[in-house]
Amino acid sequence: MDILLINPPWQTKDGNIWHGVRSTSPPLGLLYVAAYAEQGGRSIHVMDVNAERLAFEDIEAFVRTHQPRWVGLTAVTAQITSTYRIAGIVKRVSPDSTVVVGGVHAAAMPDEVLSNETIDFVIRGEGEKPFFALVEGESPESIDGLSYRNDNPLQPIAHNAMGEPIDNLDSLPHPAYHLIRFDLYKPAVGAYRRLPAANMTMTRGCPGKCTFCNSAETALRTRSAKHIVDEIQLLQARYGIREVSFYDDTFTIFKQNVAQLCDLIVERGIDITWSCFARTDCVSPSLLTKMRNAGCHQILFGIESADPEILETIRKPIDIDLTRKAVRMVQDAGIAVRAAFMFGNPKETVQSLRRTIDFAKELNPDIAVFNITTPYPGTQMFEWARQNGYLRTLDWENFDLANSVLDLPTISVDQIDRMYRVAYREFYFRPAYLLRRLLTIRSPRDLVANIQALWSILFVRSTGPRARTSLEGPSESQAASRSRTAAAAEVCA
Ligand code: B12
Ligand code: SF4
Repeated sequence: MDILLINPPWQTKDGNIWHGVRSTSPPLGLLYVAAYAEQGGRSIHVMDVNAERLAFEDIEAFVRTHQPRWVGLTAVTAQITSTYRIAGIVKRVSPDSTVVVGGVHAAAMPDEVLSNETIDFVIRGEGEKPFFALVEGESPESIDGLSYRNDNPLQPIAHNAMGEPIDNLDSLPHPAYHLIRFDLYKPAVGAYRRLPAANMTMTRGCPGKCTFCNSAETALRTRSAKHIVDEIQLLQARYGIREVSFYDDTFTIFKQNVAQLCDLIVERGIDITWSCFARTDCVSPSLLTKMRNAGCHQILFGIESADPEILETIRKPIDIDLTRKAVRMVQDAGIAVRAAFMFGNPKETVQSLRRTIDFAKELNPDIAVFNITTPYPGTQMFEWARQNGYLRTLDWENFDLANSVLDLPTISVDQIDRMYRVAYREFYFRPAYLLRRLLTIRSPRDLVANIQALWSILFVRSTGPRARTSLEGPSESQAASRSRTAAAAEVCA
């Protein structure tokens, strides 16, 4: 076998609400990397451990039999522990395989990842070009974005400069969707209307500055509306796709482009339902009407907090009145709102959380998601927490948005935990809300999914980290790998 790309399982502690919801979506990053390498003549197999419900023994048997020349793994922080385990298995049963790790965690922590001897290379940032260069045999020193161990005792891990962001996204081949089985995937309950569903992105990067986010201040680029619509039609013709989840950080950031996309969907008579992520300061009534007419049924807003001082501190200072208006505007356009809130931000108090819960109920979105604030490596919040001694653990399995990994001076872990449970119960167990949910149920499958979701909510709890581990020093390349160009924040105005 030439190249095996693996999406490792996402491991979390008990209490993560998303365990009950059991959603999976195709590993888009790997599919982009695969498509680029295939275009260059390489042959690829993709293994998605969660979606295929594989055990570590299955991975071992597969790798032993096929002896892949290259193994690529993708990792967000919650996947890195299983990434290490799989890399260990690969080297044990197929010692000649070269193991490459990419994805946001590897980009933020290349020194940590390469301190694991079973991993040969880390690719930071967009992986298409560097991965292809590597498998084609270019020398590691010449490949942008590559980190690797070398013989220099003064600098045992080399970090090449970051590559330029890919400007013309239309020049990339469509993701290698033929390498996965769409029937294995299902977005989170309440996030989709029809199956089979695919996930896509129109843009890459975000000009926002939010301190908790790995996408902050990354170079913003977009594909053309035509390229997107062609991809939707390709997905429909080959795989019967009826739903698309747009996973752009802020889908509506280039309003003209989104308007064009909607016009094209309507002009070509495409029957597709879709959802996207946006900011409450990035929508307008005319755009929303177009989106609704083109099949958009849900928008996710990261609202985060009802406290202006906290919003200022986390550098997402959106006026809460504007958020009120945006939520109404979206619902008036006939699109559902999924609203996400963060519990345990810097300066958080029990009172600020109380206000956030009340605000969530007042906004009355169709779905509310409450997450525990998690300072991911590579973000400003991680640096702030590390420098102030607020990190309780570096056990990455706790970094799943359901665990308090921060020790804040203004609120205790127990208080956050209690308010987190209160939030879910107060929001979801309102009679008017339950009735509204019941009215959305259209099939026995919907009913089962809703029962599963409510069951998870009933037993939701956050699980504080069990042990304090030693805190390592910062990665030298972290700042460089974190953020590049800040595109103008006014794009959205
Ligand atoms: C859509 C999305 C989801 C979706 C779908 C995930 C999926 N199947 O891909 C859902 C909602 C399910 C989700 C869940 C979670 N997500 Co999420 N998600 C995103 C989002 C918005 C877009 C991801 C995406 O598709 N990007 C587009 C692709 C093309 O980019 P990419 O994956 O980064 O891949 C490129 C490079 O990284 C690199 N690359 C990636 N892998 C590899 C592998 C190799 C071998 C190579 C060479 C290169 C390479 O090349 C790719 C192409 O250029 C990102 C933010 C962002 N902009 O990336 C957050 C983000 C990745 N998610 C995040 C988090 C925290 C989570 C959760 C842990 C949240 C939770 N509920 O607990 C889970 C973890 C799920 C998991 N995979 O284990 C964080 C990760 C932070 C971190 N350090 O871990 C991010 C960065 C958002 C943030 N807060 O900043 N997520
Ligand atoms: S606007 Fe959204 S994607 Fe952009 S930096 Fe803020 S949280 Fe991240």
